[in-house]
Amino acid sequence: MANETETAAMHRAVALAVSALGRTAPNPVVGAVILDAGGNVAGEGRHVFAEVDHAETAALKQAGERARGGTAVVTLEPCARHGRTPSCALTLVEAGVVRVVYAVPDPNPAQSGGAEVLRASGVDVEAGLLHDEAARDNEAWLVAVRERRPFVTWKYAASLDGRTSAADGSSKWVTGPEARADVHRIRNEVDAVAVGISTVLADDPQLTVRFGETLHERQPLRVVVDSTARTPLDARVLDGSARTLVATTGAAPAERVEALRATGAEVVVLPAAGDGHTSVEALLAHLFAAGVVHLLVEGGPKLAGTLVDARLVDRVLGYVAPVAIGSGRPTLDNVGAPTIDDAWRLRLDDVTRLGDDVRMIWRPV
Ligand code: AOF
Ligand code: ZN
Repeated sequence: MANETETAAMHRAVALAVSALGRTAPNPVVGAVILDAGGNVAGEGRHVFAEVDHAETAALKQAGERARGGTAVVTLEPCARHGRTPSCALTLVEAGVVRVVYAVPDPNPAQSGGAEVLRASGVDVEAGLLHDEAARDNEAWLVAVRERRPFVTWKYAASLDGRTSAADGSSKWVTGPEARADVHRIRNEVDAVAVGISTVLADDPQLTVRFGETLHERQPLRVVVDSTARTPLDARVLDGSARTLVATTGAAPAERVEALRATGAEVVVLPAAGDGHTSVEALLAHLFAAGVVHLLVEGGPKLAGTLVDARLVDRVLGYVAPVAIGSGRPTLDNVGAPTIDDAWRLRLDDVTRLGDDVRMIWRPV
């Protein structure tokens, strides 16, 4: 059984993992703490994709000789085989670690089995400490590896009557500054942010991570789902402040595709669904292959509705403002639930007050 020192170390490892959200794709978030033989913290590490080292290796580098006879506390089962980096299981053995405590088993077929490698070398291994916390923070990667598509969060900001704009299309400042800042914090934790072409035409969003006016140094990939390549060349989503992918179909005129490419955007031609729109299944497959683990869908109602209809939404973030509009764009459209028994049921996971607005988090049951 894990002792108090190991439990405290796992809390720290989970915090280290969380601090790297948005910077590990296509890899998981992982945190590690090395305790020396006396139970003192000898090293800490986390994984950031650009820095290559896995969390265990980063922590071992800090610990040096103090790892000998010590314990490694890791949020994910150490990897079994040499991939982009050497096997962490073997690196831990070589460093003289005698005990490994990890939270979540590694479901990645290429890397699972690290616990067996450790045990075969005589290391004492314990699994499951703070499993639920660690799994929740790595939720996007765990779902992406299992489903072989990005984890999808659908976010909307609406009036209390579920409208995202008024009848004339005006939509500025439905929610307040706290809710808007929260959206930027969440964009910072995802790998890509998607909208449909109607949203680009109606709202001209920039889809970047900004703190106040300042553009954050890391930006998620911007994705416009635009089956016929109608994105205006002066749209803010093409402003060059972050990478942009336009997902079209064979129905997009070649000269429009060329014009979009000339702005620096990447344009992909994907299969169309029955209604002529870009297939969301093909879109998710393309993004997964491109290394996107967590996709944030910010509307509009058709794109979100298509994903909901296909049951491809893993989490819903709803920001609701104390304003009643009464007409205008709904949060969802295109969803085929003619009768209440067919409606998509979710469970409420969290309610947070943000200024005068409320943020709710739902997950499918
Ligand atoms: C990470 N960081 O801290 C741990 C990982 O391609 P590679 O060699 O970087 O291996 C990636 C896999 O290694 C990853 O999918 C997961 O299964 C395992 N563990 N990966 O990126 C880490 N511990
Ligand atoms: Zn590893």
